[in-house]
Amino acid sequence: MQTPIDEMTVEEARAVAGAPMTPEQRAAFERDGYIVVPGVLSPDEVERYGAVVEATFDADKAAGDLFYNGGMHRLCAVASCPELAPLADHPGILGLVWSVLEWNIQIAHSHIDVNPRVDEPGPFHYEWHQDGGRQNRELENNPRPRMSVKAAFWFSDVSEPGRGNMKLVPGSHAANRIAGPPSRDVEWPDPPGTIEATANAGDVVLFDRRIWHARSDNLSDVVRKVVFFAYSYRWTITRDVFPPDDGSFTPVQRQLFGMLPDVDGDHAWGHFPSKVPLHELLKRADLLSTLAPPPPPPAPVTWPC
Ligand SMILES: O=C(O)CCC(=O)C(=O)O
Ligand SMILES: [Fe+2]
Repeated sequence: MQTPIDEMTVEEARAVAGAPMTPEQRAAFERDGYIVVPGVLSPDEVERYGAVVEATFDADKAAGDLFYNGGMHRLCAVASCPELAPLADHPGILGLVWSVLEWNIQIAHSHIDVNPRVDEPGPFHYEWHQDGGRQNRELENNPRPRMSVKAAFWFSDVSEPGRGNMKLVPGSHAANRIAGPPSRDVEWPDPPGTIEATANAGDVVLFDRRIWHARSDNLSDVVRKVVFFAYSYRWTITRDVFPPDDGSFTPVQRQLFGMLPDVDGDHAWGHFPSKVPLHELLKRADLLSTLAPPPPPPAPVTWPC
């Protein structure tokens, strides 16, 4: 059980809140639209949460709920597996998230993915996208605002390409558009500048929702295992559903999972910071002063065709 925030020492609060982004991480995140954070999870954590991910896959497999290619894409990670809740406010990633989005945040979307080797790729489907759905049509400006960031917690070794790594184009978060096929079933090459982000088990890939990215088939014998959490502002609506509050969640998890009591629009607006656990945690940790307005948006880019 976590010490109540108002009883924490500064050191305890800092351990829970996580460290702010370093200037180097921030510069890389703003320039490239993503960073790979090594060793966020200890080997014990990789084993513990990895076992939960595997058990979910085994259950879906036994129930005949896998995709045609043997893969699992389970939405709402915490409702599916409450044991994964500690990933959402893991101190190794939380500090990076509040450095970018500040304290009035929630989980916007989450999923658990397990993908064994794909022996026969299905019909071509152009997977490249920015996250945020209608945000990419309904918001003005070039580039459009960031709105959310997403963390991919890796439980399998994707330190080599071809293992179901995330494909992405560094710097493309500054591009509202990339050239693409007339419809998603028309074969089309990856955009110029594509890389496969590599990571070891326990690493996190943190990305700006605007970066152009795509899933890739796992062509290896290493079963791909990854859990995604997207973070957005509490004044937007979440795509996730969450389990009932059974008293087992930390204050910050309860905020992230929409479990705070008496929440109305004003609360979500951020009018009552003292009732928002992450605000109180940062205050207790004496870290509020590290928050700074976001840097100017990147210069818009027209991605080469
Ligand atoms: O599975 C992947 O590699 C990418 C999934 C994705 O597009 C996302 O999580 O936003
Ligand atoms: Fe995505």
